[in-house]
Amino acid sequence: MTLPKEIAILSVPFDLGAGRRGATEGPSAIIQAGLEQRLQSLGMASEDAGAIRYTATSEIDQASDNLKNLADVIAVNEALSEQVSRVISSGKFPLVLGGDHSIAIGTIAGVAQHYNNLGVIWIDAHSDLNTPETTGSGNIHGMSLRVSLGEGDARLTGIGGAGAKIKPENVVLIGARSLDPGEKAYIKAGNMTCFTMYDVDRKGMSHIMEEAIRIAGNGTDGVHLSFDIDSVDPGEAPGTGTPVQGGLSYREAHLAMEMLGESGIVTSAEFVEVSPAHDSGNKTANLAMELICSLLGERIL
Ligand code: 6HN
Ligand code: MN
Ligand code: MN
Ligand code: MN
Repeated sequence: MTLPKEIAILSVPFDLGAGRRGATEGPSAIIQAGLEQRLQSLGMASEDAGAIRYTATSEIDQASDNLKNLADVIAVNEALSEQVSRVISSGKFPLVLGGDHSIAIGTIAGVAQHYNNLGVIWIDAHSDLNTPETTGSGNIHGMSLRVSLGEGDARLTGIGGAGAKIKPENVVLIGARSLDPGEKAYIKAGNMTCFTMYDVDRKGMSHIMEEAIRIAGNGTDGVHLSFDIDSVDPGEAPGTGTPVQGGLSYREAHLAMEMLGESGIVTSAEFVEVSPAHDSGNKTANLAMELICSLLGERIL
């Protein structure tokens, strides 16, 4: 297995893709939890590449009901996609800190420029597979995976270049327990693998991760991890905008990261939806920091 040695941390203090504000403070809370020191003690060099800069629109646009804050979501993701691509060109491992999950659009668009067939492991209470037609909220963080698959509003699917960035057969969802009707229909009809919380309970996280690594790694030339902190049970991760009961335990989340780290298949990662305003102390930001370290090689013994 190979672990990256040089990490570039990209902060995306952005929350206009979500209905509840607060994820803008996620990146700084994760960094302040001691991320860089801990990566250093793992023998890794990390570079804080700073916050993504983009030109915000002057108005918060909650009025266009099925694509809220579209202009800002486009602007931040165009900028992010360029930065992610630049980091990969420089030979470093991109570690993106959100921000709400709409930023996966830009991360994946940037990563996909460097791979012909990108695998994606998407760990989330939700599936983020809505379209403007199926969304109940209009919040774009509920659409980002579907956009990366090339479906939805053309102004979103066109970020970082037109068309699909990933294929459904290379995507594995883990931890799902809150799916909208349109999302269920898409998963049931298609060839995407979805390990719900039922599957995690029934088969155990160890088995699920073996399968996920096999499927996402099968015939792909890179694997992106998109980790939504709301995948973890709200008891362990209260600091997030859309908490859902019945999530991953502390150890299940760590085991997933440890096994992914051991597999050596992950070529980029993002951790999203940490919202310090909803946190109890810094519990959730601290958990995100620890999970990143488990992914990047920290072991109990
Ligand atoms: N996330 N399915 C809901 C929606 O509004 O479309 C929730 C989405 C949550 C998105 O947590 O990244
Ligand atoms: Mn900084
Ligand atoms: Mn999500
Ligand atoms: Mn979620």
